[in-house]
Amino acid sequence: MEQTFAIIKPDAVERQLTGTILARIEAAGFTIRGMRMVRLTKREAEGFYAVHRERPFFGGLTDFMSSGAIVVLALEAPDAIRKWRDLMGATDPAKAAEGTLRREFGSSIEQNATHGSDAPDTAAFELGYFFRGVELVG
Ligand code: IDP
Ligand code: MG
Repeated sequence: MEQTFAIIKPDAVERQLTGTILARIEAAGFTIRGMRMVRLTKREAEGFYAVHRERPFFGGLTDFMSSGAIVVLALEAPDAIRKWRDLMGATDPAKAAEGTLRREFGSSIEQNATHGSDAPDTAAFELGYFFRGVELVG
C-alpha cells in the first residue's frame, strides 16, 4: 500500500465539484485516510509550492491557491502516487486525456481542479505539511 497527497483546488470547490471529485476518487479504488477543508494564506501556499519558487507562474499560482477553500486529502491505494496522477491527467487540461479529472473539470493550466504528489519524497513532504500522524485514520 502507498499513500499520496491530493488537493481539490479552489476553482473546483468554488464550482461545487467537491462531492463529484470525491466520488470519482472512491470509485477509482482509493481509500480516503485523511480529509479537511482549509483556506491557505498566501504564505502557506508559498511554503507548499516552495519547489516552484523560481518559476514565472509562482506568484499567480500561490495567489490562486490562497484565493478560496480547498480540500486536502490523504489517499491510499496500491501504487497510489502514479494512480492518482493518472486519474488527474496532464497539468494542462487541454492536453489531458479524455476521462481524466483535469480534462473534465479544469479550466486552464493554472486552474486545473486538482493537485497530486509526483514522487514518494514529495508525497511525504506534502502529507506532513497538512496532516499530523494522529489525523490519518486506519
Ligand atoms: P502538476 O500539478 O501537474 O504536478 P506542476 O508543474 O508541479 O504541475 O505545477 C504545479 C501547479 O502550478 C499546476 O498544477 C498548475 O496549477 C500551476 N502551473 C503549472 N504550470 C503553469 C503555467 O505554465 N502557468 C500557470 N500555472 C501553471
Ligand atoms: Mg507538481
